[in-house]
Amino acid sequence: MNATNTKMMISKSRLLVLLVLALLLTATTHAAAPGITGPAFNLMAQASSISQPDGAAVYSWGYGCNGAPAGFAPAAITNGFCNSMQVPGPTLIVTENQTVTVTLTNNLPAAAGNTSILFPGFNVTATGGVAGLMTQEAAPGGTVTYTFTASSPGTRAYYSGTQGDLQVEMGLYGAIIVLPASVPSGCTGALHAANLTAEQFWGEADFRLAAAAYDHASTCYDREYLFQFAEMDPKVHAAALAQVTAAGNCTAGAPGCSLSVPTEPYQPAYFLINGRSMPDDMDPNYALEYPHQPYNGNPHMHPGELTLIRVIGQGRWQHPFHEHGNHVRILARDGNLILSQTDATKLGGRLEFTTDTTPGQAFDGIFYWSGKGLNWDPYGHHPGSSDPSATLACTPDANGYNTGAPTAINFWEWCQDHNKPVQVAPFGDVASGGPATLPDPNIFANGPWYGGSPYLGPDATLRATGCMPSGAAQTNAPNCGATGSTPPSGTIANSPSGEAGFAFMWHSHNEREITTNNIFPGGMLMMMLVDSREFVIDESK
Ligand SMILES: [Cu+2]
Repeated sequence: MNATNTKMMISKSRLLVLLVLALLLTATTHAAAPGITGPAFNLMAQASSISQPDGAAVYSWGYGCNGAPAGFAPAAITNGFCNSMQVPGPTLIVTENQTVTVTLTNNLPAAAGNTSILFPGFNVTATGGVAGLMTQEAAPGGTVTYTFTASSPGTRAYYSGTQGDLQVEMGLYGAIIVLPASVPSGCTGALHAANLTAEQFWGEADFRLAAAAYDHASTCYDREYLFQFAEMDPKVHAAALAQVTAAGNCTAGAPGCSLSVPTEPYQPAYFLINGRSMPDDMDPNYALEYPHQPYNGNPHMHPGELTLIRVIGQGRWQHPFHEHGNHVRILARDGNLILSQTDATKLGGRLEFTTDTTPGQAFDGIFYWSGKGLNWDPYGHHPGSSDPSATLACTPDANGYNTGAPTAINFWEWCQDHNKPVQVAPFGDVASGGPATLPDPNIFANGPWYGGSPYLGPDATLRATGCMPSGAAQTNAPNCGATGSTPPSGTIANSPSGEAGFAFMWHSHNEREITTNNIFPGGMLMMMLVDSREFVIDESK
C-alpha cells in the first residue's frame, strides 16, 4: 500500500475517531496570517504572562508594539491589536525591496540584561545600542535599530540574538513575512480566478496578504495560515521570575543585577502553536482573553483551494507535524524557493506526509483538500431526488474535478465519485458490497464544527438524512426500505444550518507533544476544517 493510500486510511479513521476532540470546542473560529505592516517598526521587549489551558499564567518575555503600528494586515481583519508584549512577537509584514527599519526598546527587567533581534536571511545594519556577541544589543532601558532590505519574498523567523537559550525560551521570537514585489501572471489564471469568483458569489472576503508567496506563478494561492511552533519549560520561566523578583529594582550593571537561570535539563510541559496550546489555539485571532497571544491556529478551507501554510520552528526541539487530509508540497525553506533542477517553471520541493518544524527554520508549503480517494460522493448527490441541489452535475476537467462552474456548491468535486453513496447496504455490512462502511450513526462522534455526517456541508447533511428516494436513475443508491445512512437531522450536536465541515486533526506526531502539562489532549494540535462552498469562511472571527 502506498503512502497516499495509507494516509487516506489514517485520515478516514482519524476523521471519525478524533472528532471526539471537536466536542471540546464551543465556537466557530477561523485563522489567517495576521500581522502588522511597516516598513518601519517600533518594537519593545517586555515581560508579562501568557495563559495556558491548564490555568497557568506563565511568566514570559516577548516582543510587542511600542506605540501603534503603521497598520494591520490583512485588511479584512479589522479587530487587530498589538500590545507591548506578545508571544509570538508581532508578525512583521513587508513587501520585497522595501527598506525595513526595526527599532527595539529593551523594557525587560534590568536583571535580564541586554536584548536584541536577529533577522536571519537578511543583510542587517545595526545602529545604536551596545556591542553584543551576535549583533548590536539594547541595554536595559536602551534602544537599538536594525535596518535591512527585504531582498526576497518568503516567511522567516526573527528572534533574540542575546543569550538565546534563555531569551528565546522566554518567548522572544516572531515572524517576518516578505510579500513578492509583483503578482505573477499565473495568479490571475483560470482556477485562481474561479476561486475568487466563488468567494465573491458566496459573500466571502479575501484574507490573503498577497496572491502569491514568491515571484513565481507556481506559488499562487487562495488562502493562507502562519504557524509558529515552540515548546516551553515552565521551570525555566519560574526560575527567571524568582531571580527577577529577588533582584528587585536593581540598576543595570550593578553587582548582582543579573540572572543565572539554568536552561538544562530541559523538560517542556507546554507545546505551542502561535503561543497557544490546544484548545486555546482554536479560539479566534485577537481574542480578548489572550491579550499577549493574539494569533491562533485554526485553518478552514474549501475543497480545491490552494492553501499556503507558513511554518516556523521557533523552539529548540524539532516537531514532526502531520497535516491530515493530504500531503504538503514544500515551496521554500527560509525564503529560498525550491524549483525543479531541470525545469525552472516548475516547483521542486518534496511532497511531505509529515512536515518538520526544525528549530530556527521556516518553510512555506501548499496544502489542499479535494475529496479525491474518499470513494463516496461527499456532497450526498443522488439522482432522482426532487431537491435540485442533490442532482447537481459534475463535469470533470482535465484532472477529473468539477471546476467549470465556480458558483456551484460542488465546485472542485472529484467527479469519479459523483452520485456514489457511502454504501449500498446498511451500516456495518461490508460483504453486501458497500464501497465504504462507516460506524453506526448513533455512535458517530460529532461536535460544533462537524455535521455528524459523511456528507459535506449543511445542505448535504439535510438532504442525506434517512433513506434515499427510489428512482429509475438510482442505480447504486439504497432503496427507501434501507436504513438511513446519516444521523437524522436535529439529533446531532451541530445545527445542520451552521458549519458542517469535515474535521481533520493537524498535530505533532510526537504524541508527547499533544498534551498540555501531561494532560491529553492539548499542546500542538488543531483541527483543520473543510467546508463546502456555501459555508462562508470568515477568518476575522
Ligand atoms: Cu497524524
